[in-house]
Amino acid sequence: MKRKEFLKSGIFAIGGFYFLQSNFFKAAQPKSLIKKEIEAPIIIIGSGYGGAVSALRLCEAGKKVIMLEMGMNWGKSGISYSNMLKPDKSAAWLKTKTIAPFFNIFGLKPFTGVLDRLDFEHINIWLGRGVGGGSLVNGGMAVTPKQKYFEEIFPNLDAEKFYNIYFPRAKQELKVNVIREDFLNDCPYYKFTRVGEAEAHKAGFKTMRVPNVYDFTYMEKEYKNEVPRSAFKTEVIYGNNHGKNSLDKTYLQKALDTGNLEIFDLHCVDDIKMNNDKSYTLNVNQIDTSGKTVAEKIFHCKQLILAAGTMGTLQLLLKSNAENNFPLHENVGKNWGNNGNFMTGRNWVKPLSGGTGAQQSTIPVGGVDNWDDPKHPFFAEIAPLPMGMDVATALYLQINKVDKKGSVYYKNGKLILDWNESHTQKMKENADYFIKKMNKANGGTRAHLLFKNGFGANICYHPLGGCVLGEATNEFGKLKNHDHLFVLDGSLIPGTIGVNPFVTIVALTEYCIENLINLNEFS
Ligand code: FAE
Repeated sequence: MKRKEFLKSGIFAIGGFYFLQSNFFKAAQPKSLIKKEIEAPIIIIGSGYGGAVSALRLCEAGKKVIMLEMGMNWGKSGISYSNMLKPDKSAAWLKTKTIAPFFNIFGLKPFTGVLDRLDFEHINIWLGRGVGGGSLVNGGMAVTPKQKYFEEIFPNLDAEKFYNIYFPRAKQELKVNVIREDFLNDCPYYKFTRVGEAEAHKAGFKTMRVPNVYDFTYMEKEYKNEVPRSAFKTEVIYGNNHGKNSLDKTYLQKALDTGNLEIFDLHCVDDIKMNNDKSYTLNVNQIDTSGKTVAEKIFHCKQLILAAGTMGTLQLLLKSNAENNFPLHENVGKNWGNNGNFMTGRNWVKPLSGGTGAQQSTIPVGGVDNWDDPKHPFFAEIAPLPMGMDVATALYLQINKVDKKGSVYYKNGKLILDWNESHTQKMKENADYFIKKMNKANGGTRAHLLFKNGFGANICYHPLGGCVLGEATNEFGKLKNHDHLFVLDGSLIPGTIGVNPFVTIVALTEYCIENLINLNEFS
């Protein structure tokens, strides 16, 4: 290209990607307002499950992809994750205090940590921030939903195909594995699981072994002190330094290995505009680790994938609609749910025989399966409470059906959730039934030391819905009223899936992106 042509179009290539630098605009602006303009064919917002799967499959198909992630690239940064007993830089997203579900007694210097919490009137929602999204902070529980429930939630999908192709593909790529029973039975760090299961059986409940993406071969080595400890060193919600196969080690690494993916970390998308030619313009703030904006950038793309997680995707769509007249279908924001998340627990659990264990693995491997009970259907994760001492307390994250869905909208510059105690009433009845039955059979009290009234109705790890597949989008995730915008993340699931959701998010994205590529949507 001749220099004259170059200046006219402002386009030049770096590392195979096309960037558009608006030099004329730059010359006319004072320095503080200079905005760098960047052109990319395909942009993915968010590097969690939906974003990582989309990136891999597009890159394998030979497409160049730019991924924008507001959190840090921890692998590249060289900074270690902190553990639950010694929270440090990774513990919270720009907060002055820790934001764990309990015992927030630690002060912090604001830093772009991996765990964030969004506080609404009746519900607090925890999220992962960083290259890898929720996979960096979650407990790694990799559960395939019951086929019958999947068919009920997604009546228009071919369930046979999902259970024969997309779920197995998801589990293989995520490196899902199961703990060895002998190890579980001998390991002191799993006393909380053994006690939890024995008590559940005594109370007449069924239990199930829960698969995980934490590498159990690594865990057995860490138990023998052959490798650095992570699950046995209270690492999980502030990140795992070892052992866990988070997305940066699986899907994202494979996508980067193709040479077709470029990830911009610490790049927060503020809003989106649709141009006359139906392409998109994104206003993006590049921030430093204190959260300060260090550069304002404008990205242009023909095709856009929104994978910012349920709350991030809804924030971007609804804000852009309110502020930029961004076209939205009426179903955006509808059919939202907390996946029936209801935290509860019991105090005075076996206080005379060592309780639930002074030292606990952070990786859950057991659950109570009461799903087939028509009156009180629920699944309850037997959750660890790794406090470094025995607190004789059992913690459970119940997953219930969501019989009353909520909705999300944008008003006065912020996201509002139509969600209150009426939405969790049935979940509370299930929790009450479960705890009473457990205490009657085993002793113990409702966990007043952890929650007001013993119930954590406001704790949500699994926000789902708002851009439901086939309602706000077409059958493969293309947003209605748009030609080149695709939503591929937890917001596709209508508020409930009956188990921990990331295996389903991965399977759904595998299905959607395969079909979108076959339909030449990214040509
Ligand atoms: P997600 O993984 O949240 O990724 C979205 C990404 O987009 C994040 O990295 C954001 O930082 C980024 N982003 C958002 N807004 C912007 C923006 N404006 N600009 C740039 N980037 C942006 O989305 N699920 C399980 O199945 N098993 C578990 O054991 C489990 N445990 C959990 C424990 C905790 C503490 C938490 C918080 C969640 C847990 N989950 C678990 C839920 C699971 O992590 C979650 O459903 C998925 O991560 C959601 O995947 P998405 O792709 O929707």
